[in-house]
Amino acid sequence: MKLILGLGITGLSVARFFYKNDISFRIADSRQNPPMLDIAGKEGLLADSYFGEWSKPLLEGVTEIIISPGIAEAETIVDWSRQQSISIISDIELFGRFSKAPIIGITGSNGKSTVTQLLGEMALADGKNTVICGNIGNPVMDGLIDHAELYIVELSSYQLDYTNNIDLLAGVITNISPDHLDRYSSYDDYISSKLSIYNYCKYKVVNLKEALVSEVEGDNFYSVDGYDEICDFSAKKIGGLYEVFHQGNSVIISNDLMVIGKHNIENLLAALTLGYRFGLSIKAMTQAAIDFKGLEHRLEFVSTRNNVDYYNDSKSTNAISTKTAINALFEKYNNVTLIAGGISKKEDYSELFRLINEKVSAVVLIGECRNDFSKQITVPNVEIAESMEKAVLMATSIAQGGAVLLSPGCASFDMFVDFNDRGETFKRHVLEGI
Ligand code: UMA
Ligand code: ADP
Repeated sequence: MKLILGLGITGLSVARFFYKNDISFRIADSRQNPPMLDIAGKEGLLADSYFGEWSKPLLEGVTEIIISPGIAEAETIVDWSRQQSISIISDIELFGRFSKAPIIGITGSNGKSTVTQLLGEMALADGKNTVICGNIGNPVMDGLIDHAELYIVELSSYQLDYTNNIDLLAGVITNISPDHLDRYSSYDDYISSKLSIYNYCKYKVVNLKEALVSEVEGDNFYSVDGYDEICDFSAKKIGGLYEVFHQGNSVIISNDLMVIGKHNIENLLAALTLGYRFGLSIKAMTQAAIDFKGLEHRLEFVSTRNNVDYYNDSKSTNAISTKTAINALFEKYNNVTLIAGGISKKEDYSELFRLINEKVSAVVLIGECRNDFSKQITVPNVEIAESMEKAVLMATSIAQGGAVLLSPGCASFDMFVDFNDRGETFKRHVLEGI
């Protein structure tokens, strides 16, 4: 008997797979009303199910547990299962057992979804029957299809933690910076979790500019500004633009792209290197890169209003991604008004504050951390807003040309359902004001 722990989208996808394949299973969730309860009920998946506080009898007759990534190792059910030597796996490991096509894995602290989507679009442009899945929001077990030629899977550290085995054709760590430190006992543990992806890769793709992976014996390399000789793909800043090279030959220039910022060049190099390793054509990949609009809520251009450009970077939930957004916009504008704040993460924001104090013209703070952040930001114009609507109004009245950037650097749950809701709310207020 398999036990599915967690009835979110992961648990639902695993239950559907077991049901379809006549594998007996039980579902349990520590909430009385988990998010997918109604759908699972309608699909007849709840014959053996339990909702509410974990209890030991749940483990009776269980030979293997498929755990949702949001359930932490510290949960009692995990501890009881370990004591009884019941194997615990992720949906990712289960997926690996049944996949018949090569799998490319993408992890990292920032840029995972962007690289996953971009590489997916490259593979589709090259005519490959491609499935884009994983942490990006499409559970892998729902992604399993006949005739797939390539799976491109975004992997979170939570998913990697419960993965003991999977064969990846190639994998990459886009970068590593502190994140999710409420779940790990130390930053080193988080780093180890990310590094574990390479245990499963036939070809390890390495970003040579990420110091934390420099010890890894990689197979294929990329970097922005440096190490060109050993890189399959590299980029150089020439006269304000980035030029991308494949083994010395120029393949694309940044002003051909719709996405902006050095980080997006790094994301492009990651996607090109992975795609090349799989055998995608450079022509198809570069065309897909030119056509790539970027993902919603990631430094997404919203609109221009009274000579001010508005950007939605709601997906920025940590300090480094807000730093990245500010730096990217300063490649294009002299004047940036920032809207930031929310639930701050257990990380050091001092470098972000230093960058804000040095470069940003004005800041509007929202959310739980607003007063705390305001004590550390010394730009002349710091405002506090109680809602997104007020934040947009204030930013609009302050901004004189340049850009208004929503890049919170924080989690959203104090004011919004999630980062999508936060970004949609921002865009609605920007567009309503036009
Ligand atoms: N649950 C318990 N007890 C707990 C914790 C959770 O029973 O102690 C239950 C919840 O009640 C809920 C279920 O587990 O019913 C939810 O499981 P989940 O939180 O793992 O969420 P899923 O809906 O299965 O979504 C997960 C990922 N969520 C997390 O990692 C928190 C989704 O990533 C992912 O898209 C999806 O699987 C498909 O692979 C989200 C995410 O925020 C977007 N990821 C983090 C990130 O990107 O930073 C890692
Ligand atoms: P992830 O899936 O790892 O969270 P996303 O592609 O969704 O990554 O982007 C999340 C945030 O990080 C956004 O604010 C985005 O602008 C920023 N970002 C994207 N790529 C990078 C990168 N390579 N380095 C730093 N920040 C990045």
